[in-house]
Amino acid sequence: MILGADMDGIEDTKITTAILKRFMRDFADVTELDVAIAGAGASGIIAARYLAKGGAKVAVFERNLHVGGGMWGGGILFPRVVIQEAAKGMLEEVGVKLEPTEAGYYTADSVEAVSKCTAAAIDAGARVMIGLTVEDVMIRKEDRVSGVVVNWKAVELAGLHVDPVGISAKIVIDATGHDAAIARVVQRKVPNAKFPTSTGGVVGEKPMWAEVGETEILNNTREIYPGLIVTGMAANTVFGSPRMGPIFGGMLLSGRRAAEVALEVLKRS
Ligand code: 48F
Repeated sequence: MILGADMDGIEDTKITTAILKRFMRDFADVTELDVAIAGAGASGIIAARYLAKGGAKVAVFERNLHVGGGMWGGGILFPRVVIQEAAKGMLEEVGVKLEPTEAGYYTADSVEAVSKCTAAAIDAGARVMIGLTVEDVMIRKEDRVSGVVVNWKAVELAGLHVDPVGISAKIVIDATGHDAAIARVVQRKVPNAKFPTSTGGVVGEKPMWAEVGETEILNNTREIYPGLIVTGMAANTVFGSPRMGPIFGGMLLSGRRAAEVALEVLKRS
């Protein structure tokens, strides 16, 4: 037997066609969604999983080529994260191995946690689109966020003048982390938009204080403008709560809460 004989018939152009056909079909399939999530960090990925499990058509748009946001790198590039008892079950459910600490927390390998949470979200039916930045939202006459506007991150990096495209969604979740990029777009472009915060706008995150940040994040995970829900660190930035560093229980719980809030809104609409 000649080594490599089973590789006969492989043609470069057929590989090209296969990629083009498959990706164009998959991209076309996410142009009309129940929920569009901006950002595939811990909170966005968890929200996607619970939304898909709840029967929603959901896609996550992540500007990087990798998912995981700040969870991927753990604390100061030591790829291990800490989670507390309340969120333990959410990682165990997807097969992440946890180690208890003397202080009563648990540690997880961040690469394992991100990979398994992402795989579970995809298995539940969520679509994860990478390399796409959410740069704008769509707002229609009823003063409601009704979709996202996306462009390739590569276009942004190259500084090219290329117009983005629109994706319709009944609900948009801002899971962009510290920037709260989507809430800020709404604040900038809709002068009369009033968020349920102390200032009526994005308050801005406070210095690191894990205990308070982790406590306040669930209450901050809300619909702040019709059709726009904030989760994860974006929720704390919007409401002016502290950041919390490499403890991730709050992010996971916030992602699940965002999915619950979104499913409630979908049920009412
Ligand atoms: O930053 P990130 O991990 O947000 P998170 O889910 O978790 C916060 C923690 O990482 C950490 C912490 C833990 O206590 O405080 O900071 O709230 O993930 C946000 C993701 O959104 C992407 C970004 O690349 C990252 O993967 N992202 C940000 N802006 C955009 C975006 C955008 N405009 N469009 C698409 N993706």
